[in-house]
Amino acid sequence: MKLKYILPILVIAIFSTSCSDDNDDDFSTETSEIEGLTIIQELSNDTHIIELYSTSCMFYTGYNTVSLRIKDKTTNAFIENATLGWTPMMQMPTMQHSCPNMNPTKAAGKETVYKGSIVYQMTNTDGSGWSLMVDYTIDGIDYMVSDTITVLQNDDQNVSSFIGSDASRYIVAMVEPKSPIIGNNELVVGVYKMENMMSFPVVENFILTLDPRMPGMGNHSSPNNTDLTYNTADNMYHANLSLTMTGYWVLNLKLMNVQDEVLKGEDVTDANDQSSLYLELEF
Ligand SMILES: [Cu+2]
Repeated sequence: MKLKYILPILVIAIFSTSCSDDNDDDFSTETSEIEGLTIIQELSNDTHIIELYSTSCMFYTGYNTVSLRIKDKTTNAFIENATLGWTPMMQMPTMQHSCPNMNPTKAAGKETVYKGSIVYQMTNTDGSGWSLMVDYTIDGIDYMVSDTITVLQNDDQNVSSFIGSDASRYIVAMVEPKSPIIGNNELVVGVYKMENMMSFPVVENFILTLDPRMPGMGNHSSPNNTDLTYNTADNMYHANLSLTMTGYWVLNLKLMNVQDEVLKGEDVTDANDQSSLYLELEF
């Protein structure tokens, strides 16, 4: 059997076991801390087990909210006073690069759970390529753990990586809505600049024009959409996204810098069905 046939089977085997919501051996207070979350993977070193959680039990391309706990291997207690950083890395044939991310900090109202975000802009078709290094400090002592992780391709394009007309590389990722409804949805999008292979700062005060369309239904649009503007409260771009029916939508975007110059994307017209900068959603 060739490796490319074995790998998908392995991947399926790993996920079919890792998605179980099995907290039987935890105490009830420890379980309530992770209510609604399912484990993605454990990273282990000599002293600790880092438990990685999300609501979907897997990493997908696009914006991921990731929660974690640190378990002391000697006492089996969860650490409540850690300072954390992490570095996602993708190994490609000729180079390696990271991605936009926010270090985990203590989750609101939690004792043992830390929460951050990672925006995977790409993955290999078999989910391979990525590793995650977590460095953390407890009581003044530095620790580190690193392992390969699996990142699956999301069905819809919820992230776009491109070079703008200013020759800079940008990443645009959809954060909300996670569960779209018929009617008005708050659209939340992160915009990041790829300064180099390791640095992806948030881009501030640009604008993304928004034109949602249904390609399967004569490319019709919807009323009451607004353009995405920057919000300093969460460093994200917000807009009203109007979805008049269920189905497949293309969110056509144009990225404009502070001088109102178009860095990427085109208007949708009779002659142009779709912008070269877009996100997809289906519900
Ligand atoms: Cu890559």
